Amino acid sequence: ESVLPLVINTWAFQSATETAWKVLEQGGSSLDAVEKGCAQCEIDQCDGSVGYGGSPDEMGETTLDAMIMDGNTMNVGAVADLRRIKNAIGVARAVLDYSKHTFLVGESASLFAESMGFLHEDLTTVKSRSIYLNWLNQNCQPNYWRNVVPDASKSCGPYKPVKGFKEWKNLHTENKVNLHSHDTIGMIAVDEAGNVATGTSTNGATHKIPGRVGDSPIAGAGSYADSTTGGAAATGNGDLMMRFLPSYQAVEYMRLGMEPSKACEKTISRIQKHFPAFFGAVICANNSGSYGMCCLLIASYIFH
Ligand code: SD4
Repeated sequence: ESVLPLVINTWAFQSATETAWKVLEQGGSSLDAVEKGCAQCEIDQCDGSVGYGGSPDEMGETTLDAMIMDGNTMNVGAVADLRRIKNAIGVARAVLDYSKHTFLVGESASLFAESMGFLHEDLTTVKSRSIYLNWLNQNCQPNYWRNVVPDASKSCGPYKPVKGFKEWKNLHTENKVNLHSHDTIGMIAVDEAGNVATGTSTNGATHKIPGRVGDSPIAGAGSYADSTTGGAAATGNGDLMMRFLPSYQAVEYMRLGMEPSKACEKTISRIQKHFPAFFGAVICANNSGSYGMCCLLIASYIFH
């Protein structure tokens, strides 16, 4: 008996899974299921880590990364550092459907979105403002600057965002990030005929340096789909994970005949070899509906 169709996503974002499932139940495509499912998380602001009003950057702004991939045509639409538009995966889908490009970024991506009829809205909320202000007031540690050493004599806060190399050189803090500075929806949908689609949507890493793009919108990193094999999606420390193209890697392991769980484990362990303390997860499913995952979570880690 066929175990298809199938929807699987990262984290316990059940409303997203249900929305995607409904699309498949009504005979919709796996691509539509992924788009609608991830869009549900953008509306729900899943965990504060997807959609508007979460993960303010060092200047307090929320920016969004998303991608969607069609495993039949190998078409991809992606946006990163998207500003003032809530429906990031919708814009990614518009890039896929209406342009010959794969990836649009920053202000220009927002202009593209507006030209496609997406609403221009402020992504800042009372909550994201207060996350930002609390961080400024209580934190003496920038989250994402490399090679800065702790200075025990320095008391915490208020933190001033780093403006340039001179300031960076003067920093005396430790780069610590905790688990809750990351989260993302990554979704795989396989319809009854075995058509695979994948997608992601995230507001990235909290207090990131403006302009930072994570793994999520990058094909092969955040997710990857190939209907001849299956699909995969990743979540976790995108700055590290994107160096290993984990979603591509997991699909390629499955292509070689590996069981989905084994494919995910092997993918994670390759990253772990270089970064023993990284946290992240990979989920994958093959085109006949077997699925697996591997997750490595550590409460807090030193940023590499
Ligand atoms: C990022 N990978 O922007 C995303 C965040 C994430 O679970 O997935 N967190 O780095």
